[in-house]
Amino acid sequence: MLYPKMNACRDVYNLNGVWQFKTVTEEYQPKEMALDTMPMAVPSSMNELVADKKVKNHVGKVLYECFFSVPIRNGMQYFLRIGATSHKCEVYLNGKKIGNGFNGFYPLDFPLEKLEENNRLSVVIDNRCTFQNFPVGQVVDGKQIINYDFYNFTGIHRDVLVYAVPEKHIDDIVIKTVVDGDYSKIQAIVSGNYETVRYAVLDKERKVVAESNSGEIFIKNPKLWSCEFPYLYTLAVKTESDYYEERFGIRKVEVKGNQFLLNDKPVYFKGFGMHEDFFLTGKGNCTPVSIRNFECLKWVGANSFRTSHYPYSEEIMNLADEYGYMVIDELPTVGMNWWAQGDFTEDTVNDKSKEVHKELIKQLYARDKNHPCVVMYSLSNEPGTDEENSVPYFEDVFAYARTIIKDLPLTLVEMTMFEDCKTPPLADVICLNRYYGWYTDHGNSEVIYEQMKVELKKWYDKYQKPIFITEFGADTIEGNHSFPAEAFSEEYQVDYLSENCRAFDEAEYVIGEHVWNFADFKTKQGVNRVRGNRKGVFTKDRQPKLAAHFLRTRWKNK
Ligand code: BDP
Repeated sequence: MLYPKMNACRDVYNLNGVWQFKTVTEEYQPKEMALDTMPMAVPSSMNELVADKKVKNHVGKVLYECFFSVPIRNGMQYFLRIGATSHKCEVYLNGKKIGNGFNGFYPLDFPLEKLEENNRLSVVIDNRCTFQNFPVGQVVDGKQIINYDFYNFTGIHRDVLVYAVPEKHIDDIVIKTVVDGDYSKIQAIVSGNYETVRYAVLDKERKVVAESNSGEIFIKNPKLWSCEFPYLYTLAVKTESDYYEERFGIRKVEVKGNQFLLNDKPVYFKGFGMHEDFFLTGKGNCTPVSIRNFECLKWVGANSFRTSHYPYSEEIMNLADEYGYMVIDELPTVGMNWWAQGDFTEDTVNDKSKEVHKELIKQLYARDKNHPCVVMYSLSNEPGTDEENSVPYFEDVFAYARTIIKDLPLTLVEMTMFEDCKTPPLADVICLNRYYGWYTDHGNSEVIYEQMKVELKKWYDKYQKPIFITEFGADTIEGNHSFPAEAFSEEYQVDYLSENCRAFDEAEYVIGEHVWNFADFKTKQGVNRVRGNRKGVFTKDRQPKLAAHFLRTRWKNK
């Protein structure tokens, strides 16, 4: 799947902007233009914008509609690209259904076979979560129960584009790179409809450094992609009728013994679990916010992040390539407990969920395969891996993933305690989310170091695999101070983090620390949530709390 790009052979038209919006009934079909609508921003989440509480909390279907016309050129095929809607959707062109989207964090591509001069595009979104899709939730008595800790935003969350490609066009480009001595071999696999194809590799200054008529291209003395030097090349592919440029980086990723190697050197991951979340825009893709996020990451000394708990936008992944952040690319498979005990029941994670899980792996890799920033895939966050039935489920999911993702390590982010956890043999790296001194021994930072140290040793002694702490964090209200430190104060967040880090520093097999979370974010309301999850090291408006200064000092020397 290629991202729509404009060039001499291809057109792209952007449909972002003001659409019409309303909540609709179960049976709604957009046969005619919708009336009684309100204006709505695309991309964005409707929940942060509407004034009516009933609309904000609507559980079920909503309609987004817009009119568009584009110049129609002979010999071109037209497609619609919707970056993501949350969650499922049905898409109609001039009242006729053209396709479905089944998950909230994936791009959708539909051929537009019957474009008129003026077109009505209707997107009916269903925001309900179930056990047969991800993230997991359940509707009980008309109320949405969500099995995860972030707000269930509703909307068209990523860009909407109409694009045109020549009838005989390039469908996809897969780029594999191997470093061998002074050379790098670039292997390009191009699918599509063409008779002749020519390849050129451009360097950062857009100078041609290698050319070829075959899918094998060699570059002498390649510049490797790394966090310190995120060098990007461009592969230009030209057929008799089409042209496409795909960026890529040359880098080698390997898990060896208790280390994670990037270009044969051990790396230590410093960074955060994050969320796509901001004031007013909700989960809507917003480039200024992404740039600010990445500037904060740079300032604090981070070299990586996890796309907790769903794939982030393609625009964010492009920026991560450019800034040089290593990314743990996570599926939206979060909230997985209650495994089916044989028969199908809707309130369990079952075989149907597993088929969706596998499809999501396939589609994520199809989207992200050429991003040098992606160094590992996370197949789930905190599934109930203490339950017996999680084992055959994940054995199957991992086996499938390894047939698709052959070039990168795979992991599963675990919350389950050491004694109960049944799945560590499956993962290449053991990823742990731990909250000593917060959800246990709340407010007592003195116990953290010892508890963490003892636990880390147990995991390593048994599994002999690198360990990555993918979450540890404490809610902190900015401006709230206490001395000696008490929970929720800026001082406690510093004590909490530094006690954890003391334990990590003594375990040479710990390959990384991702603080939970990069910034405060919106979630469902709850007695332990003060207008959201406040474990951010940055506030929601991306200003540093005291802990950010602590991490900045620590990570500079780490
Ligand atoms: C972890 C979850 C994360 C939550 C966090 C918390 O992975 O999504 O936001 O707990 O409670 O267990 O802050």
